Amino acid sequence: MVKPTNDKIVDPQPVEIETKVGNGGELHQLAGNGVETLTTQQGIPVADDQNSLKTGPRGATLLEDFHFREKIFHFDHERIPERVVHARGYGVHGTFTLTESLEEFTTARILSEVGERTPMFTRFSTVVGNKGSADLARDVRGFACKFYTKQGNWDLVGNNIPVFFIQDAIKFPDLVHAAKPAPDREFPQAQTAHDNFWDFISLTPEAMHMIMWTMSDRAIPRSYRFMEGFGVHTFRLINAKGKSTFVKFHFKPRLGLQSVVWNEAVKINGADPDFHRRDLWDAIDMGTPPVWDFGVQLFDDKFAEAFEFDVLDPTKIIPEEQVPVRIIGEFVLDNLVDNFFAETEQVAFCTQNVVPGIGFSNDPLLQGRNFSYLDTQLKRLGSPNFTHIPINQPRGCPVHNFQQDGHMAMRNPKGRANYEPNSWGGPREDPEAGYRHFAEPEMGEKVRLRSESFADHYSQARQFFISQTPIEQKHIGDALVFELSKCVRVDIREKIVGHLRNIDDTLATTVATGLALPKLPPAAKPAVKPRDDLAPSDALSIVKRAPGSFAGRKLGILVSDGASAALVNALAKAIEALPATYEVITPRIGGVTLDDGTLFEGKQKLDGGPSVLYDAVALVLSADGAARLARDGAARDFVADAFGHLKFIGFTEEAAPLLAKAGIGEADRDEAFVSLAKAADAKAFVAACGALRHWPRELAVDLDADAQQAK
Ligand code: HDE
Repeated sequence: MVKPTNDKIVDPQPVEIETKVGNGGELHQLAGNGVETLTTQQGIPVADDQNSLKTGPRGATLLEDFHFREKIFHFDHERIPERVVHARGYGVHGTFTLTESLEEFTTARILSEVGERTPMFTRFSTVVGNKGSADLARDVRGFACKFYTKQGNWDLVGNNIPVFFIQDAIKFPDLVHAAKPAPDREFPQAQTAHDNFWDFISLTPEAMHMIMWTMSDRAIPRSYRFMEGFGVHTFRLINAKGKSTFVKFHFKPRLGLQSVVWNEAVKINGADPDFHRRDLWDAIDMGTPPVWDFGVQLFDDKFAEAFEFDVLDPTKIIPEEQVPVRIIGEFVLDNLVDNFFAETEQVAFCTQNVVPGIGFSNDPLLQGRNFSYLDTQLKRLGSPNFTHIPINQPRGCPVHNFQQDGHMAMRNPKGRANYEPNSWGGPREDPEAGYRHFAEPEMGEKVRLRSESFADHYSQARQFFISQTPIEQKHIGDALVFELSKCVRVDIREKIVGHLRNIDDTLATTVATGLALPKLPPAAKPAVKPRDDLAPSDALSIVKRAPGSFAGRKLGILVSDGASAALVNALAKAIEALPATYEVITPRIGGVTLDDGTLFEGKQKLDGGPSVLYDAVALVLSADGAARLARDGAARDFVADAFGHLKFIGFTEEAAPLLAKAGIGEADRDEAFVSLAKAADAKAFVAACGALRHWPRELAVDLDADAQQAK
């Protein structure tokens, strides 16, 4: 019998523990026999960690109790300020390996020495929610990477969306204030579906391209493992001759892209608010770590001048069809942290951390970020010595300088000299190997101006929209209607539709109809006439590039007493072969007795394992089991949600009464229903699941689809 996969239990080493009854009557462990002695921070052994020092058993607590005071003092200071954005995140370690040299373009060793393996740390995050918010918020995902290169730390602090809301860093506090909970009521949390956000957007047309992305399925990813990553800005590579080439960085997941549907996202947040971090933990813990291809788009000044838009404008992409993404390496994220606080919470990414051979462009957002990240680390970590914390220390090279002292200094210089130059010895600058900034000629008046080349806010938004499949376009329309429906002010809804009219009139009409606006609002006045001649780019669609495989995904197998052992085993085998994972859901956590008499353990009790946690489901039920489950609300939801969320459903004929009670008659069983009559059917079912979702079903089950088809 195959066991559910992620059920590894490490046997605790048996330790003989002496016990004594404390004053309060409780039992507690004492040191000895291999158990370490508990100490204070000063190393003083602790005799009693259960009771504070008092004047008699019922007396007042004494200030003299240094152990108690130290313990509470430390506890009181356990928290550091959460990140002002990207507070909710999850970090893991990995390794980057270069497969193609860019020596012609850069002196960066990480990008020029083929086979070079560079340790890295990646932190994924949502942007808007606080540290305790749920993973499936509709939001951009942070994809921040710290590469510990032999020439120092390189931080590429990217997102899973290649453009941004604003063009100038001076607007960032306004954007974030508008998106975060309103200052008077402190809600809504981790959402953009509210007046303040859309008010700001309606007055900031440069955001419209990004809005197309955040209203698309990209903003509700199935898992961090199925996301692309982008450096967003145009950076520079600088070669040994000092020549610069522009570059945009891309990460492409080997498992392909995948997202959830909105109703599913809402339910996942309730069922498992840690869905994304748990997914990443499980994948690495089970030995199937995610891998990304690392790519670059390289282009020169000539291309930059000829390109339709300004390459310094972070609200624009360069379509892959125009400048292909050249894959030059890969990274695997295969190592979990030992301690969340020490690593994930204290990691300090700074966009200004670049290594020789990599430089900045004049993108005004990037220039602003180069100030912000250093500044924010001082606030969060409390000392300019945040680089002494192990997760932030360079690992591939030594650190030598005369910066000294400050709070919590861990790396303290020895010797007499703490200035440079000096005649005592110590580190010296190196004009050859040292970092040299690209000698970009700069001239001009000091002005507060936005370049006219940044003025087109709609053309690429349109290009994104027309690059999507019809179902993805529908989702963008649905998301806009949902979000704007949460805005109380009708004028804000209307203004947004006015912007959409400059992007795509069908989309504008869909949203106006969805919001029941009495008439289509006038188009917003664009700064420059939007273009409608940009060709669609398939690279922008998730569905067009579907992986066609269930590898890396998770099957939920609902099993009842008396179900076929052969079938359960065959499903497990087919899934493991991909490799993918499965979880068995049973009515009771203790498991079920299968038809061959074996007791089969469940991973989830039915009401703790709703189908939203799985990519596809199999109902392996006996007639009696199905009849009993048909009475159960959680079982009916399990099936109805899997159906509503367009999942592949494998089922034994005996499961029919449960399907019927969930509102799924025989006529509703489309191609994504796969009969599991015998063990041999398992393989075909798992192969069918490779389509991931049965999109045509959405048109049959969704009211919004009716509205759109009626048009
Ligand atoms: Fe950030 N951003 N950002 N950002 N950002 C932060 O730095 C900021 C922007 C991004 O996992 C903060 O350490 C400004 C774009 C990620 O620790 C802060 C501007 C992109 C993370 C900050 C931007 C990002 C942050 C908060 C406009 C995609 C999480 C905590 C000029 C390319 C990093 C911190 C992690 C975090 C400032 C815009 C990505 C306040 C001023 C564009 C992935 O410094």
